[in-house]
Amino acid sequence: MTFDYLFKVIVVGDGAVGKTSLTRKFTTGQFRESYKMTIGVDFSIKILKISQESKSKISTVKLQIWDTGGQERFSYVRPLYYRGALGALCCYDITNRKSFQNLPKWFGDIEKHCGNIPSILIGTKKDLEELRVVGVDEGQSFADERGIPFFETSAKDGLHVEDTFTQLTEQIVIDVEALEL
Ligand code: G3D
Ligand code: MG
Repeated sequence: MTFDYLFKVIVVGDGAVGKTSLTRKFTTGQFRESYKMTIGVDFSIKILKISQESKSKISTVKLQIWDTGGQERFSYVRPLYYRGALGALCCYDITNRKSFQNLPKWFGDIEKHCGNIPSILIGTKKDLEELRVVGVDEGQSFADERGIPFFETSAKDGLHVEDTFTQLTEQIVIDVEALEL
């Protein structure tokens, strides 16, 4: 299949926030199908059609999504993981405050290795509303401070899974085409 762009994007956040689940839901449509626990780095591919109304054209983008597991333990792979990434999904779990408190560390890592790339803040496990400890307003104000989009997602029922990847990809297309001018 031919495509206009090949973009590498990364999914970061604490262990068990749901990075692999989010990525699998997006690339395969499945939740909790058996898959290997992510060790080191792993990537999935998905082809996306991005329409740009302003230019009335559609771009085909091959998205290479890098998902990491136990990255804290495998610090030697970290630079490899970040290298060449053009966008990032930074995830915390709405049922786990520690994962929210660790966000500055993840954004710091992105900035250190990738500079100022398009990023989206994601609060995962939206379906576990009864276990929520991080308010929507907290996620929203964290995102507002950084001037980035914010979504609460559920890999279980699919809520906003497509939207996050699509919006990130759209932003990368805009940035890349601005550079090409
Ligand atoms: P990680 O890749 O960030 O380490 P995983 O996280 O995708 O492996 O998910 C960690 C656990 O959270 C898994 O549960 C997974 O099923 C669960 N999970 C991920 N996303 C969601 C979600 O949107 N809703 C719900 N309810 N659970 C989610 P297990 O029990 O397999 O460890
Ligand atoms: Mg994982």
